[in-house]
Amino acid sequence: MTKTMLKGERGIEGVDSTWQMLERRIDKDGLAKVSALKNEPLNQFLAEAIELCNPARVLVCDDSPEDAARVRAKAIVDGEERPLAMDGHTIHFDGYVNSRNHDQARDKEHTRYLVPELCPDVEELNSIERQAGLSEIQSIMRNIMTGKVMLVRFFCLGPTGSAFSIPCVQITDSAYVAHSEDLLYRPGYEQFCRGGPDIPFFAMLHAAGRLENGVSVDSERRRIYIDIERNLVYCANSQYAGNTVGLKKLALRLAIRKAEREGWLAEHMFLMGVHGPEGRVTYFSGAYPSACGKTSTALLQRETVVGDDLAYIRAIDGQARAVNVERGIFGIIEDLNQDDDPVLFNALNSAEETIFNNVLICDGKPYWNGMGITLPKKGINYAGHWRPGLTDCWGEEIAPSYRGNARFTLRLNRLKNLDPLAEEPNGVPLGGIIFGGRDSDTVVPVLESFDWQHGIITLGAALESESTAATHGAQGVRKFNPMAILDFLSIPLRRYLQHYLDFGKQLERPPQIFATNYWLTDQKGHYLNEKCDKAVWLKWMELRVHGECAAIRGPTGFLPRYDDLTALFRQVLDKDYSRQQYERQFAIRIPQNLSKIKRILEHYRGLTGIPETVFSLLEDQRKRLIDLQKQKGDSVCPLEFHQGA
Ligand code: SPV
Ligand code: MN
Repeated sequence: MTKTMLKGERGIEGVDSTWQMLERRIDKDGLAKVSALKNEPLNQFLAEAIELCNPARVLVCDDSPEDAARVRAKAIVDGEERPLAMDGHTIHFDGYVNSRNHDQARDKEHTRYLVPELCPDVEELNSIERQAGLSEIQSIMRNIMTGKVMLVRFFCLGPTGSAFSIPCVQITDSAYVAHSEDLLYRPGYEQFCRGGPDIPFFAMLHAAGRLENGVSVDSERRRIYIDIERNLVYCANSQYAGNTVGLKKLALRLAIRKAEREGWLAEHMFLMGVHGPEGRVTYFSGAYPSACGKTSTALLQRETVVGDDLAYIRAIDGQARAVNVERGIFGIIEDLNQDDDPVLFNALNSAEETIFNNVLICDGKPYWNGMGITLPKKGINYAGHWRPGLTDCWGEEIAPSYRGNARFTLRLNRLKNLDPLAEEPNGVPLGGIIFGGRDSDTVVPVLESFDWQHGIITLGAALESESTAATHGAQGVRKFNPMAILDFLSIPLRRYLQHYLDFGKQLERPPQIFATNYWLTDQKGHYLNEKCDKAVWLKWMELRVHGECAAIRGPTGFLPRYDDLTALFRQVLDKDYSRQQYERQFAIRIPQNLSKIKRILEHYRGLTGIPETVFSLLEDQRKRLIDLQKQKGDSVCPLEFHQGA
C-alpha cells in the first residue's frame, strides 16, 4: 500500500489517535507485534478495519508455529472445519442452498473494481464508482465481526527476501481462510519487519459474515470489492477460497496492475521443471483455464513441480525468470485417482495437514467423484445428509462431491516431486511458456509458435476453452479466455497484450511459446489421446527449447515429426505410437482453424485500441491456412508439408 493512502487523511494528531485506538482494541502481545513493524499505513488499515467490523477481540499473528496452531484449532472450534479420521485432515464445507444459490465458486458478478468516476482504464472491467462502492461495502461490513475474533496475518507473495516478494496483510474473521493461507502462502511477518516503515504491501479485509453450522449464509450480501487506488480488497459473506483467500485471485488482480507499472508479468500459470537428457531440467510455465489439466500437468510424475496456479515472471539480466507466488495447492479433486495422479493421490492419503473442500464424508473419510473406487451410499456433504439420487429443488442431481469444483488444500512440500529450486529467491529460468485450452476439434495436441510475438498472439491471446459446466455429455460452450486470465484482468486487454509484447523486448532469448490440447476428439467425440500422453508432449517441448529435435513448419506453427514422437512414446510411456494416431492427432483441421481465427478477430475488433500486431499476425495465419487449403484440402497431415525447421 502506498503512502498516498494517508495523504490529507490524517495529520500527526491522526497518527496518535490511530495508535490510541489500536491500544484500546488489541491486547499487549498483539500490540507488540504491530508496534515492531513501525508501519503507519498498516496501523491505519488495522484501525479502520477494527472500527468498521467491530470485533470482540483482535488476534495478531506472526510467523510462529504457535500462532498457526491457534488458527488451526480455532477453525475446528468455530465449526468452519471438522476433523477427519486421518491425523491432520479436516473437511470444510462452503455454502449451498441449491444448484443456483451457493458459495461454491468465484462470484464474478459481485467481484468489482472500485474506480473513480470516468476512470478510462477500466471500461472493460466489472467496476463500480469508488465512493458508491465504498459506501455499499462499508454498510455491509459495519459491525460484521461483532462478538467474533479478528485475525491479522502476514504473508508474502513469492519467496521472501527476493525481487519478486510482495508482502500482504490479511484480516479475516474466518479461521478456515487464515488456515488455508497458512498452507498456501509463505509467512510474511518477518518480511514486513525487514522491510521497514515504508514497505509497500497489499491489504485484504475479509469477513465470512453470519455462519450457520460453520457456513456463511448471507450470500445475497456477498461482495468482493477491489480498491485499486489503495491496493486493498474487501470481501464479505463468503468462504469459498477463490473469493476469500485474498492472496490468491484478489492479489493477482492487484499484481497485474503493479506488474504493468514495473515491467514484469503476473500470470495465472503453473511452473514446473521438465527433465531432459543427462539430468538437464528445463522450466516451463503454463496458462490453462480452470479444469483443463493444469494441476495434473504441473504434478506429472517424473517431472518436478514449482507451483500449480500463479507465477510472477521478471526479466533479470535479459533472462525470463519465474517464481511460484504460492507454496501450496488449492486443487480440483474431481477425477483425481491413483492411476492418473499417483503423486497427489498418495499425498491425499497420507496423515498430514490437508483441508478437503466440499467432498463427501463417510465414517470420517473423504470421498469424491471419479476417485476410482465405489463410493459409499450415504454420508455428509455440502448439501447435508447425502444419498445417491438426491436432487435439489431444480431437479439437478446433488453429486457426492461438488461437481467440478470440490477441492483440497495442501502444502507443496508434501509432494515427493517438489522441485529443488522451488524456493529460489531469483526464480527459475524459463525455457518455455505453454497455453492450454479444452478444445474438442481445432488445436493439435502440441504445437510451437514461430517466435515470441506469434506465440503470444496466436496461442496466448487466442486461447479458448470449452466449458465443463455444461450438461453432462453435451458439447461444451467455447469461451474466449486469453492467457487463461480473463477472469482476473484488472487492466484492459489491449494494455495487457501490449505489455506482454513489450516484455519480450527485455529478453535476450525469450522463452519458446507452445500450445497443448489434451481434449481433441474424433468425429464421434472420442478422445484422440490418453491422459498420460501429455508426458510425451512435455518431453518434446523440452527438446525443442534446446534445439535438439527438428520440427515441421505448418501454417499455425511448428509441429512434431512422427519419428520423434514414436521414439518419445516408447521412451517415456513404453507405448507404440502408430502413424494413424499421428495423422489423426496432428492433421491441421483447416475449416476449424479458420473459424477460430474468425471468432478471435471478432472479439478483438469489438474492443478498442488493440495492438495492430494482433490483427496482422492472425490475418497472416488465416492466409497461410487458406493457401494450404487450396493446395491440399480441409484436413492436412504434417507428413504432407515440405518445410522443416
Ligand atoms: C481457478 O479457478 O483458476 C482456481 C481456483 O485456481 S480459484 O481459487 O477459485 O480461483
Ligand atoms: Mn487458478
